[in-house]
Amino acid sequence: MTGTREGAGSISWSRRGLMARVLALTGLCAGQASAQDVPVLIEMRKFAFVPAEIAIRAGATVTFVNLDLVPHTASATNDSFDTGTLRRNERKAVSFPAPGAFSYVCRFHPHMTGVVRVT
Ligand SMILES: [Cu+2]
Repeated sequence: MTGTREGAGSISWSRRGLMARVLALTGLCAGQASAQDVPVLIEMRKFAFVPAEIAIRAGATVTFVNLDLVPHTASATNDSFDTGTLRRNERKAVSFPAPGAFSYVCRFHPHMTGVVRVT
């Protein structure tokens, strides 16, 4: 009988431990979400987007900066965003309020492609 009670007690404690871990994970996720508020940078460099693929949280902002001598754009293939023409050292911030996968290209150099994955 005593052994049964100890067993029940141990299940209860492990459940509490699980809840504590769930709460800790929730807190961790919230911390990551606020870290995403820091603008993410995508460089246009040597006729490529660097990094070409990124994953961010909904509501985060991505800043495109052109480090090449020639103009570039970052233009969504679904027309959801477009930086317009960026000349050397110009930058443009784009916010992504909704989840989805947003593919984009440079209008001047269609081989320049990238994707922003928003969760
Ligand atoms: Cu370009």
